Amino acid sequence: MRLSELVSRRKFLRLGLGSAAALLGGGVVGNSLRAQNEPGGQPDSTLPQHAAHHDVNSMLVGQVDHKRNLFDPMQMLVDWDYGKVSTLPNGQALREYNIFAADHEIEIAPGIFFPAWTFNARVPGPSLRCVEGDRIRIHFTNVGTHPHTLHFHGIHTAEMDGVPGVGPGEIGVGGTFVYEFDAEPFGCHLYHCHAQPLKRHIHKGLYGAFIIDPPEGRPPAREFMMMMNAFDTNFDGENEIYAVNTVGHEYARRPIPIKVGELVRIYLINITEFDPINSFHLHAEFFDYYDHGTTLTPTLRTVDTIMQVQAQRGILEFRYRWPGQYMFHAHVSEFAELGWMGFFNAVEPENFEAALAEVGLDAEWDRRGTQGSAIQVREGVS
Ligand SMILES: [Cu+2]
Repeated sequence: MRLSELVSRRKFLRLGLGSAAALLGGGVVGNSLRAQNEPGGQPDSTLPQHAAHHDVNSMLVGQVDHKRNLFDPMQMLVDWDYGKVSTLPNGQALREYNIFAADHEIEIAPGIFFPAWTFNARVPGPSLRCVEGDRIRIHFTNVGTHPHTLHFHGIHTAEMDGVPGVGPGEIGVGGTFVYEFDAEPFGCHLYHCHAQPLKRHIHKGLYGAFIIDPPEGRPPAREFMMMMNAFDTNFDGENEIYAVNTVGHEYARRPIPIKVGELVRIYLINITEFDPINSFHLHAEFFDYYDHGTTLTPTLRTVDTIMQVQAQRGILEFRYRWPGQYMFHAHVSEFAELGWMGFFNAVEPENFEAALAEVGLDAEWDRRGTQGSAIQVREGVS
């Protein structure tokens, strides 16, 4: 059993909690991880060698092996996890998710590797998405090498808060727990491990997006999840690589396709450890901002830069007027140079298919980006 197989949600469902623990006990997961980490993995040759003209600095040379990583930041923008949806006797929608914690080495810039702790073998973990008022049930299994928890930013009982010493507290190696609560309030939220020492468990990669749609939905838009994160590769308490969705400068190597004139909505979350403030600056346009995403009208209008402390988040909305390549980045120059910089590639609709192909994307990526609302996802569809 390789970790890549464990990652498959269906496979994980079949495994069940007990056998996942058995895998751990037998050392199978550890062995498969070592196999994954052996040299010789080839870069994904299906991805075009794009955007070499954005020769901003040396980190743009080469590319990351996304297959070996078991995730692709370009897909992470749009791969919402709606859970397994069913209906409770009281008529409430129930969404069940499976999350496991596992150690997994990841490539965070071409040739730079980081011994991450992950949820579902990816950093960030799955982007959980639901509708306000849904019942959320998360089957959590720890197949890692340290105790972990799931702490959600939301409204729930103390027992479900995922902090040490309260309720189940830290979930030990091989342990399981079911977190369950109602999804509220609607907004752009997150979850992360809250085991101690907290800054270690966060900077190792144990976090993910938690998006709750308002019951009435939001206007149609192209939606992206962006989590600002960073990595301390030499464990000196400072970050060496900064990014959105983990891989430094990935969106500079592969500019994100959007259409001229369409509404773009970004669920932006800052989880960066060690640095007190991160920021997002958009070039050549201005955006409206919804702090925490908990309102349907903007809390800030017509700005081009927003700053967030750790765990702060919000929703950005904007449209580009003209075709072209538009930069976005942290307006902390050091962060931008160390990986936190990308481009949108705004094109006329007739050129969109070509823009997708240029960075290895397809119509399915387009569909997931424009029809992401959890309201649309019904039982059997997810
Ligand atoms: Cu942890």
